[in-house]
Amino acid sequence: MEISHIEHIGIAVKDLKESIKYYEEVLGLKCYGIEEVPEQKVRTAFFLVGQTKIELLESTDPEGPVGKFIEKKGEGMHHMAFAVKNIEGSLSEAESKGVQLIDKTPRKGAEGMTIAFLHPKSTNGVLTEFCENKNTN
Ligand code: CMX
Repeated sequence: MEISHIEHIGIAVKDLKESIKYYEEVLGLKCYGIEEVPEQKVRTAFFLVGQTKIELLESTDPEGPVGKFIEKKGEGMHHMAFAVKNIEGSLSEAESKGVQLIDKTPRKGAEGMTIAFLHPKSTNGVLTEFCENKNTN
């Protein structure tokens, strides 16, 4: 597979508005977009650091993935997303090398990206996402 960079780091937060304050007022970053992703049961806020984004994730449903994560572990780093060139091929390759896939087929994520997750049990405890921007390929 071909990974070009870390596309984003996802951080689970309890309160998007409050957390944005830290990133803007302390770190001096600018929130450039807020987006709800109903399929993932989250509201997201994005910041750009170089070519890598920070994605803050606030749950919109306690039964969603981020709601369950916060209930169990509290706020913190939720996932790491790699930008890949061929998401379908990258998933097949990972699976053929014994990685457990959460998504066998890619789906739509925030910012119009095509995304798929690998299970943290197969990736040293870090929930891992592959992202492909099919709009610019
Ligand atoms: N990072 C690391 N480990 C995690 C995790 C995370 N984000 N979320 C859950 N786990 C661990 C749990 O702690 C648990 O470990 P133990 O068995 O040692 O206790 C194990 O994974 C299974 O957890 P679970 O609670 O039984 O399973 P869940 O129903 O919570 O599902 C997961 C976990 C990762 C499969 C699910 O959250 C998922 O499908 N995630 C992908 C989608 C997603 O996270 N969407 C939100 C972001 C969307 C976006 O970026 O736009």
